Amino acid sequence: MTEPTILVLNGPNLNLLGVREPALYGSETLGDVEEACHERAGLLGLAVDFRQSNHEGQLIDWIQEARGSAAGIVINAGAYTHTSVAIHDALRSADLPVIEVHLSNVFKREPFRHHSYISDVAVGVICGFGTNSYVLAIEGLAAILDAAKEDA
Ligand code: CA2
Repeated sequence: MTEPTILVLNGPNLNLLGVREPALYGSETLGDVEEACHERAGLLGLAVDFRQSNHEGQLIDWIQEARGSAAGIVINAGAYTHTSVAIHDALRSADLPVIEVHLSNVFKREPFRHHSYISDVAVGVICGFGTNSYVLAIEGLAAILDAAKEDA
């Protein structure tokens, strides 16, 4: 039997992780984050499909495709978190458990980062733990999927 797949989506500029602004976002690259996600998901019996795009429409296409193929979504939508009604709508209609993640504690930052269009369509939000936010999100999603299996 193939393992359930978690779609891990990354929005604009996250390809620069570890390359620019290490004081703010740390020195690990997005490749390092991907490796950590695969490692933890593997231990939990899950597969990871890890993607990044700087384009809102591309992220929406991937969210639409996830319906029926993925077991859940972990998303760091980057700055689109604070602007995108379109990503909110796509996540709402995906009918999958969604965990919102952020590297930084957005509530310690500028007021425009305090509102998210994703939080109200997510099961939970993890922010402020650096690249470990993603690993924590995978653990949270694994627990949700396990509980759903027990209920079935
Ligand atoms: O803390 C997070 O994970 C954010 O989603 C990161 C976004 C920011 O707009 C959100 O408010 C919070 C920015 C992603 C940009 O990532 C960079 C990484 C390294 C260098 C430059 C940008």
